Amino acid sequence: MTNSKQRAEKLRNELHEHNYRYYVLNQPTIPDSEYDRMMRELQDLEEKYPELKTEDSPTQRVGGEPEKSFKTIQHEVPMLSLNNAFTDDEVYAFNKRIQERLSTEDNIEYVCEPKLDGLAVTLIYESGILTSAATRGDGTTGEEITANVRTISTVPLKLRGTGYPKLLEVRGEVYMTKKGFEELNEAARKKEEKVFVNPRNAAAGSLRQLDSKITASRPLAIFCYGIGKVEKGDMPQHHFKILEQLSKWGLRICPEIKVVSGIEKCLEYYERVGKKRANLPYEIDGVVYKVNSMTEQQELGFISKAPRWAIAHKFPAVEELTTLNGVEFQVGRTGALTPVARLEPVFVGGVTVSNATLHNMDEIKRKDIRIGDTVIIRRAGDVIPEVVSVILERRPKGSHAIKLPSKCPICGSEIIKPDDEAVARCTGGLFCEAQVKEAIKHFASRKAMDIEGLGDKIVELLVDEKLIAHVADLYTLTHEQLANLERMGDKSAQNILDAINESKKTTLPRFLYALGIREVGETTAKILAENFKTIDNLIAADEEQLQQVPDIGPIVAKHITVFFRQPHNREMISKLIAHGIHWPVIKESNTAKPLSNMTFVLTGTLPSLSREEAKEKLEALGAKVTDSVSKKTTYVVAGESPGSKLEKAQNLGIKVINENELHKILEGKH
Ligand code: JCF
Repeated sequence: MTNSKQRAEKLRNELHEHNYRYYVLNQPTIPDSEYDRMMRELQDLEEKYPELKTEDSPTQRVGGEPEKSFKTIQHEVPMLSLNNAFTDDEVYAFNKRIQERLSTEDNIEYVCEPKLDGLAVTLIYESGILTSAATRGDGTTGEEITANVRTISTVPLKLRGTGYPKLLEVRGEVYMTKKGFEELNEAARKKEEKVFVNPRNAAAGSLRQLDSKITASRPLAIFCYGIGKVEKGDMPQHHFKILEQLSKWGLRICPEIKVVSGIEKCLEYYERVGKKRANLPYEIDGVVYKVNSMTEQQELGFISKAPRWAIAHKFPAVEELTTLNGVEFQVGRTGALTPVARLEPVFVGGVTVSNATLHNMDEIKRKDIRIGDTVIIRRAGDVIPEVVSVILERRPKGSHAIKLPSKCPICGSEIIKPDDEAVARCTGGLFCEAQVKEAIKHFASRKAMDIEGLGDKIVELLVDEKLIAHVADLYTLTHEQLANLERMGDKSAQNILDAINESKKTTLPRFLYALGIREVGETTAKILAENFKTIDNLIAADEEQLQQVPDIGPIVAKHITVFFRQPHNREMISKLIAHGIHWPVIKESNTAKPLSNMTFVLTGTLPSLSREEAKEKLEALGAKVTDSVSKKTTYVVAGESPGSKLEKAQNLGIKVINENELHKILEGKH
């Protein structure tokens, strides 16, 4: 028994340590299997000797017996809310009030942080052990949700290190990552259960479960942003220092938090974080500015429930309600029909939106959307606005169903939709003007032939004016034809001609990618070029030979052979080459290049290299660079704001390196 007691304690300590390394530092040192083994051993011990169970045992994370109802808890130090600012002027006014109250004209030092869209909670640590957790409630009375909070992996059940006060109350925001939310909803959808509207509701719903086993199954996380009651112990006198101290004790702090001097720098932070927003792995609805000095905070105090020393600078709403006036179908490069919603114009995410994608017919059916409906429009970051859902209660009497047309709206060809695919397609191929336009736009795009200045609008004009009918016609365009286009000057016409000429000098991977063969993206094009060396070899390859190439599966092989079997495609390739398109001969690689067996995934912003540069350097040494992390990935190179790929790498136990380590590998020192 004493042995078991010691063993249980050792397991608890090690599990706390690995939990911290995995969830808080993102740097696991043991494989998941080892962690699971230790956890099972501890569970077995505790089951055998229930007296060994402690409040802070990592086994408590899996959830316990359901509760009948939530108890209420009084917050001794009230949990404040934040006043909002929606404009720069409101932010300046906030700063001015502070300067006046503090009788200073000097720059105020602020701590800037993202404002998470989750649920505020408070955690009580007594002698370093998590003993209680509660929701904010109305700020003075909240609900006790200790069992649920214990299931959140990023909440330490026990503080690390030393020097913490005897009683420490920590405040933070519990949230669900975007990816966790998507996965949760996907699973619910499969089981035909109710889905959550957004990560915030999903987080709230998960925390307010009487059965903590349900909470344990939900992908929740926490960022801590402050403290409440403190007894018998000292905390630093600056907000940022407090956060750093909390971090040392193992509490998770958002890595985006920065100290700045002066309100202008706060506004710059707002811009910067706003640009990053779509790439952050969690939802935020603004940023928070807080006066850094605790003495100044005390001097400033509160008005009703909000502090004078902090403000939430909100981003424009990304979701709004409007009416669906109609639906049109757009035809893409591969003939795919995308239903596009024509909306009553609405201001969302900082711009007026009158069109939004409905994705495909299956989505329309799943969301039960009808013309005339009131719909929720979402525009996050730079992504295309989408119709999220309908407000069924507001469905008008005259609403009508959205029908897939039987003929292509552009060329009149037949539309087919295989039952097992979500996408409907126009069968017109290059007879369809829409497909022609998209094919030419793709051909000219940056990663393909890179014809600078030949933008979408000009391609459309050229096709509409019947000056070009397929990509090869680009190379017979004259200065006069271009200069006569609407709003085109002599100079721009010449620039485009030069760029077209310039594009003749290319590479085989770019050329293959430019052809727009279905399922042949940039990476596949590179692999094909590397393996077949010449376009003639590739044209001659049958499905079987193609499938011999690593990463080429039956579907891609089929698309490639079907493409090259079409006489008009082979003719077009001949024409292009006759117009002077050429590329360097790909030599037999003199045995393996140094990194030829390695696959890299790049994520986040690297300190000095751009992603393109890193990719080029790696590929030059024979490495493969892909977009998604899988078991085949050798290294994930992570920079700032790495996103979900990092998480995936950690889950799969893939090695994560930084730019310095990447340089070493590039220099052959690994
Ligand atoms: O991320 C948040 N939602 C958040 C909420 C961040 C903060 O620093 C907060 C907060 C609510 C109140 N600070 C206070 C004082």
